[in-house]
Amino acid sequence: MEYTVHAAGRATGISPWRIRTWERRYGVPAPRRDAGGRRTYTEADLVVLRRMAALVDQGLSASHAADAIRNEEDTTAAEAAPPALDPRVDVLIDAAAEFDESTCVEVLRLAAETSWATSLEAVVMPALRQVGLRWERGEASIGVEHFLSLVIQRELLTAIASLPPAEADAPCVLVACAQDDFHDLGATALWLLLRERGAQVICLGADVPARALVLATLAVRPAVVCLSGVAATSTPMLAEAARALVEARCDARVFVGGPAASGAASEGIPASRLPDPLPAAADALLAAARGHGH
Ligand code: B12
Repeated sequence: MEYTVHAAGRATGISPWRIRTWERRYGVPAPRRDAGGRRTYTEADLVVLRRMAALVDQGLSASHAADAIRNEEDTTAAEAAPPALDPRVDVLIDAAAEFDESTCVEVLRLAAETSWATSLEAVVMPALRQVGLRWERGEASIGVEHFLSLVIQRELLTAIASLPPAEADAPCVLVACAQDDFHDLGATALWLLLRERGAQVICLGADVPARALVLATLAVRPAVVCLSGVAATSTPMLAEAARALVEARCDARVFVGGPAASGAASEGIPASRLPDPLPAAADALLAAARGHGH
């Protein structure tokens, strides 16, 4: 639907004179012109006009309101435009859609030749996100997601198994997923990255109840505990696990990471937050483990 300046004025309650002045002085909004040179406003332009009026009502000068709107548009555009996907992501998920195991394995192994750190960030995690999106949209069956998850899990575990054992005095990190959270690929990837960096790792995997976590921590005495939460519903579980470790006076620094460890609901968790990219998280865990007790 398109509007003339008068129709836009009626729809927004802003006088046509004001609408034209905002455009002339600040370029906000910048409507198209029809063949006869008349301004034509879209629904999106009306949203901008209403936002401009609201900011001016709140006491901003029209010039500052226009600046604010341009900044908001830049941020939205940056958020809306996803970073270009590595072409290997499509190859991987197309192969998974056909249950073509050997192509999946080939793509994963070639990508990991550079390093697991770059492969995880550029190929593996984006592919999981894409499969999640396809599944959400009904374009991929849950079988495709299970198949790809398992092929990835197997590659990660194979890579871990092929590493030489850690030195006996290497710092130790205990990794576990929140109770009821079966998304353990991030935790497994961290296990691999930590082992590549020489750490000893005890990984408890998915769905670890707080009590079991405390018992394992008391038995292993790691320098650092890393709790992973992916499902949004895991945030309270992460909090419960971190509190249980504090109450048991475990002598380990506790970190939380993964999507469930960010956002307002996670603020009360008594633990340090890990950065999202897995290689940066592994570096932070190792630095904390090395510093432990010094
Ligand atoms: C594979 C998968 C599964 C597999 C997991 C297999 C496995 N062994 O891990 C299975 C089949 C078990 C599964 C089950 C379910 N899943 Co699922 N799953 C996924 C999928 C496709 C990938 C998960 C994954 O590994 N993500 C890791 C990366 C790819 O995610 P990310 O958010 O970008 O993470 C970044 C960082 O946070 C970091 N990171 C990730 N983990 C960690 C951990 C630490 C410690 C750190 C530091 C960093 C870190 O790495 C990434 C890169 O920076 C996602 C889609 C998605 N977008 O994630 C859905 C998704 C996570 N699942 C979802 C849902 C809803 C479910 C189910 C409830 C479905 C159902 N109805 O049964 C169940 C829940 C089971 C449970 N109780 O846990 C939703 C969660 C929505 C939400 N906000 O909570 C998602 C987002 C799909 C969707 N779009 O709806 N799932």
